[in-house]
Amino acid sequence: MIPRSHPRAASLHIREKLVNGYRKGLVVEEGLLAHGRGEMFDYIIGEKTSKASYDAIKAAAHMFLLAKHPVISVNGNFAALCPKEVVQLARVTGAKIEVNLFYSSEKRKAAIASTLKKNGADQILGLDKRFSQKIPRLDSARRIVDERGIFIADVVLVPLEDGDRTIALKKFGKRVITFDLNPMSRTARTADITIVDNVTRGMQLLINMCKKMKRSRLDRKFKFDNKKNLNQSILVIKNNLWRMTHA
Ligand code: PTJ
Repeated sequence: MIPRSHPRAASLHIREKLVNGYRKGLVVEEGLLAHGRGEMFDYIIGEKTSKASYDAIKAAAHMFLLAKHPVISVNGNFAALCPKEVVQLARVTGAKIEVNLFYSSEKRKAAIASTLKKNGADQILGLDKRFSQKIPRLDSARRIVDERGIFIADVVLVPLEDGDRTIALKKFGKRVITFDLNPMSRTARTADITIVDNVTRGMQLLINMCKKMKRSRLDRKFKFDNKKNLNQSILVIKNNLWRMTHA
């Protein structure tokens, strides 16, 4: 057990969740490496949600609540880190939950679905081959999507992703929201809205924002400049690096 008073308690708890997810068969080895990259970026963004990320969360809540067929795409890392939050976000926004994996196997899909169900999910898409469809221009297993979910979605949340999938989804006409701690990644730069924050912090903030905005009138003309927002995150990193090296 990591004591709460430990200076790095939060990041060590996140690491523990991911390792548990790996032991339960949700996360692949490559997912542990992807997490390491995320940790590094989290460290230099100061392990907190920036003003730029709050703005992106607000924009994401807008897009979610105005969507006709929103879908939350779940991979191994996301399922290990935020199972409860995935279910809560789906409830608040009416989004569907779909399991979609890079390193796909029936066993992993079942382990992820079981974790989501334990956390209250009713319907989980991406498991039944009778509903499989293919996204064009994508090589990996992630091209297989559910015809009731990502295939017909207008808005898709795809956290912790690689660039190819985001590009393919965009070419397929989807609007993409992502969480990515690296504001320079291809996913971050291709998505319509990139929340540069750890999913473990940002998901709860997104749920709260959706709850709050559901009670008010949504602005259909709401505009968001993702490139400008990403540049603000890059500035946060630059300033933190300067502070760290000049302290
Ligand atoms: O479960 P699977 O089979 O679908 O595989 C999933 C992985 C994560 C292996 C796959 O999507 C992958 O290889 O991802 P990448 O290309 O390494 O991209 C992951 C991105 O997410 C990187 O830019 C990381 O900085 C970022 N990231 C890592 N952890 C977090 C994160 N962003 C937000 N929150 C995190 N906790």
